[in-house]
Amino acid sequence: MKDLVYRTADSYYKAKQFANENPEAFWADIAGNFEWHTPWDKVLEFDFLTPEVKWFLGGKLNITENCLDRHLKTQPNQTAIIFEPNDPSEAAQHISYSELHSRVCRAANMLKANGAKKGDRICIYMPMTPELAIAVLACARIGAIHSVVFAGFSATALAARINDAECSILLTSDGGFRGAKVTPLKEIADEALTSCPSIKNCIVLRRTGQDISWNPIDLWWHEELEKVNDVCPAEIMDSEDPLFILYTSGSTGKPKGMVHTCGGYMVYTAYSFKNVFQYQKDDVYWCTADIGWITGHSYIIYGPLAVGATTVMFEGVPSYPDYGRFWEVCAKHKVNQFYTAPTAIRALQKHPTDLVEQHDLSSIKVLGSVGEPINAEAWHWYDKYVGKHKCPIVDTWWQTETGGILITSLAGVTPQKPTYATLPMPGIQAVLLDNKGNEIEGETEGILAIKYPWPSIARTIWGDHERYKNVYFSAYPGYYFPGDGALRDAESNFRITGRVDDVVIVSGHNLGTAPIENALNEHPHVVESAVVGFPHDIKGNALHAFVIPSTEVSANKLAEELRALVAKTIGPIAKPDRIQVVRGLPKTRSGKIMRRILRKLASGEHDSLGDVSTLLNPEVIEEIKKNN
Ligand code: 7RM
Repeated sequence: MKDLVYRTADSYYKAKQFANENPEAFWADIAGNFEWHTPWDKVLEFDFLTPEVKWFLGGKLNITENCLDRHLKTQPNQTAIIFEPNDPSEAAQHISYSELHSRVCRAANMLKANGAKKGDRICIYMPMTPELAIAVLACARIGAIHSVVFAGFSATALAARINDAECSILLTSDGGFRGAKVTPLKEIADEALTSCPSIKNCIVLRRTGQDISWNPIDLWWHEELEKVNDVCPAEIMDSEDPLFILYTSGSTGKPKGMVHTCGGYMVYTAYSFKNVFQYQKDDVYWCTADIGWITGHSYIIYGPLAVGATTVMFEGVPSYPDYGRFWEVCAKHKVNQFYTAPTAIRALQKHPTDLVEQHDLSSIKVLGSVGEPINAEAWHWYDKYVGKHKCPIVDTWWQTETGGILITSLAGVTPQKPTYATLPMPGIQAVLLDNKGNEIEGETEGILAIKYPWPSIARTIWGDHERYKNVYFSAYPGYYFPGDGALRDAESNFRITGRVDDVVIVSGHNLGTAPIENALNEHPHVVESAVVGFPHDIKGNALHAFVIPSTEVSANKLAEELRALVAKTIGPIAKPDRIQVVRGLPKTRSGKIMRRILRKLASGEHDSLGDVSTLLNPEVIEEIKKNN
């Protein structure tokens, strides 16, 4: 497949059929678009029961040669990264492919000079500056495994991640700018490092210039760079060597260190990036995620750079200096593809529309959504005010574990449908299962599962392959189980309905909480809801519903109406025992409800919530505690 991309529906459907019939030939063809030191001798080896997945076996490569060196031959002066600082009065930076190459090589030499070598784990706890992307690529250059920890995480969360992977170096900065706030990253890192014996060096980028304390293991980034040059041959990696670890929260408190490997991850992120966003040469693409999340890894850094794109890195937040900032940046850099999360859209939607309308958004061709199901209201607002009804919206379903987008439309190439992620990418075999694990056909609702591997599937959980097996491959043997439910329409479009791992057994009945939440959300005065189980003397478990009302309501009257609604839509067995009206639900920063915390709150375990500092809105916890 030349140029990686389908530009027509016809070529897309043909590719899909070919991929289903000849998956190995399909992926080998795509992998042929990259630079390999040694070609692979086997495309795929897998067993979903063990589980084991290996792609492009025997292939040798370095992902940074594909993201950097090869573009030097064709477009050295093309902008690789546009850095837009938090403060609009600070100048944006345009970093060309040749400059990025040189800075990555120099940073790689800095790491080597400080003892880093292939296979070592390096923790990166940095704000959204170009040096963060450079740090990631510098690790990849020398074959060190990066573990980026989101710069909003606490010392406890950081220490747990450093210790789990036994990182030897920490890369951080004095502080980070985020809206009107300055985060004391070095101070948080210092606190974390009091309990991280594996860290030998801490290299500190100067970003804010604030006062920081200094320890014997600390080194200044800029001083270390001066000691080295920018010539750094890429470490030759095996396809299956780990590229990075990225932690994602699990249903128990301990985060899971998902391990991604070099060959398959490169192939899939580049392929999906180009197809989903229909990126064309000289386009300016902006994904607003933080590099601390998988979206930032795959679709700010690796996917875009692998295809020679221009990718925007934004240090700030959507609300600073005002709620028009996203649109100001789109206009300023003439952004062509814009990719954000429903939670951001919903926040922006609450503000006057002239904050959007006063900016020239005519450059935008494609809009994207990721992180959670996009509700109809947000979808239509995005379509109308940002896309002016002219831009396709790609609703991209995927996970940290999948490495890249699996279900989505291709912008302008395949049909879109509001609130539907639509179709699996060519090469992705998605199915729906019933509770017993049988595949179900046609227009129906069920458990989403993938029945054939794709190149960027996570290979294991760092240090805990058993947990990897239990979480993703045990409930439905022979399938990858992502933990989401979905419904499928007559045209085979998927609509992701929410997590299905939240099943509560009430009086012996297995009840999924997602359908109950959907029923509650049907009520005209309910904005959002979350349902969890709590121990009950007679029923074993009972249901506790947390609901956010849209207006001042009588809690008793609302509860009564909601019980009736659930009884009618699902059945009396699903009626929540308790309905608690709340002002907010505890959420991750990508907008996902933290049910683990709600379960504890509902069970009265107020003192064992674990680390809540990673939440977007820890303040809602106190309110919930007070009233339950
Ligand atoms: C990329 C990312 C993964 C979970 C996933 C879903 C939910 C993500 C969508 C979505 C409906 C979408 N990785 N999710 N995208 N649900 N529609 N387009 O978010 O590991 O942080 O989360 O997010 O539940 O399993 S993640």
